[in-house]
Amino acid sequence: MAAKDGQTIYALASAPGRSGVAVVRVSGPGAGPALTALAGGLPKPRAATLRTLRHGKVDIDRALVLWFPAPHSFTGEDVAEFHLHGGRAVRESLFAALADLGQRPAEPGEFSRRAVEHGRLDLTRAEAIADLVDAETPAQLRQALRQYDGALAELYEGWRAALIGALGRAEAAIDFSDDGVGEAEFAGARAQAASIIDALQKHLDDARRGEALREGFRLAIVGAPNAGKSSLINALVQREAAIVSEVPGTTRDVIELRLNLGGYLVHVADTAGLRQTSDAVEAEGVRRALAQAQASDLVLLLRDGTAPYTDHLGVTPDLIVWNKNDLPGFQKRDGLSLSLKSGEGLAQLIETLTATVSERLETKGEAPVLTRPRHREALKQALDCLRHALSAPQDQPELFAEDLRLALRAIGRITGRVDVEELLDAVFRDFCIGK
Ligand SMILES: Nc1nc2c(ncn2[C@@H]2O[C@H](COP(=O)(O)OP(=O)(O)O)[C@@H](O)[C@H]2O)c(=O)[nH]1
Ligand SMILES: [Mg+2]
Repeated sequence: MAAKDGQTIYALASAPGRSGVAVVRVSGPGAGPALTALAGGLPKPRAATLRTLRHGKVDIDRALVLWFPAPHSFTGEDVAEFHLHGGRAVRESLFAALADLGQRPAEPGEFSRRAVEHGRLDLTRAEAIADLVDAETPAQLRQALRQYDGALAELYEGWRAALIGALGRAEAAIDFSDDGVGEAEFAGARAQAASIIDALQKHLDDARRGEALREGFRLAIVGAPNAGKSSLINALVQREAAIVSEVPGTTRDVIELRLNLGGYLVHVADTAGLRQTSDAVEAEGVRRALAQAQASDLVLLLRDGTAPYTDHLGVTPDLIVWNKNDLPGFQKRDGLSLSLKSGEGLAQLIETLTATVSERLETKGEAPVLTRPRHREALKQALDCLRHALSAPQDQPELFAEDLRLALRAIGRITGRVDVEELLDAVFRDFCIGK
């Protein structure tokens, strides 16, 4: 089986640079001929075999080669793998040989793409591979593995199957519109759609748990100028990342840093101090600070406990922390207080933040969670279509059916199984004609 363009592609599958072993993967109709030419023949399928690699008169390496004939390979095409010594010259000579044999370098994601095209992977599993490679924390790894095992695909395919069932009943209602059977079928289809709406809604109302785990939880530190925001971010990341200064308005842009809190990836943002200002650059900083707060999962408002009340320009914080409790003018108030100068209270703040993040990101129960905005968009569309479907009048099941088809297509886009719908459409169209 070959990709649409019939070309054979190759790429380094391991990290670039020097290493003990480097893996080069080849996929397409030229994989077998390349093995034959370079390794002196095809090895036994799926068995690591030591061979001398040579192209014409040029020695390349003594390496392990593997042969995965289609369709039992990652891409579903003929695949060859070369486990080379991980040096630049070795790699480059193999690449030169493969190019000489008429192959081309793969584009980013092209192996996974071919796997999807050949039905070896659905889109959610392909995305899970990217997440597995990117996972930095154990929690991200767990979520990616779960998705790779098909948890999301099963959930979404399950909803699709239920929708196909409801659509079938709606079609029956259209076909038997003149008798009582039609009414009963339509009522049944509506009930099914309503229960899928509930399930979708529950899945969408997850406070971005899975997405925040995958992409990193976004924490914004906001507050008036000089409250100590830059001091706080430096204390959190334990280095001088942001400029700390007694000059108010020093931080102009949003500075984002990565932080590991209790095993969760957190992007913490230092922002410009919130105040009315006539300075154009500072005003832009304030605008960005407000936007950052909007887009964050948690907004920490840092306040100077020695300063009079100031307006925070409409920001609604999740957590208020009072700073500078080392100073005599500090007023004790409810909530956390600390001194970023002496470090007193910092440990407790970190503890509170860690607890909040893990509370927000922990997957509760067994149901798999949404992991990507792409899925969220498609599910929202499906939900809209289903809600609209329920508004179809009793005597117009065909309107209901049309919305269901749109919902099906939206969910199908998540796993990449849209073509099945087209088939289904055709099947049902024939039904109607036959009547
Ligand atoms: N005494 C005291 N000074 C602090 C404390 N935290 C920050 N500062 C000082 O307050 C000023 C403003 O701090 P900075 O972190 O730049 O505040 P930002 O404008 O909110 O980013 C600097 O001179 C800091 O050294 C604290 O807990 N106690
Ligand atoms: Mg600052």
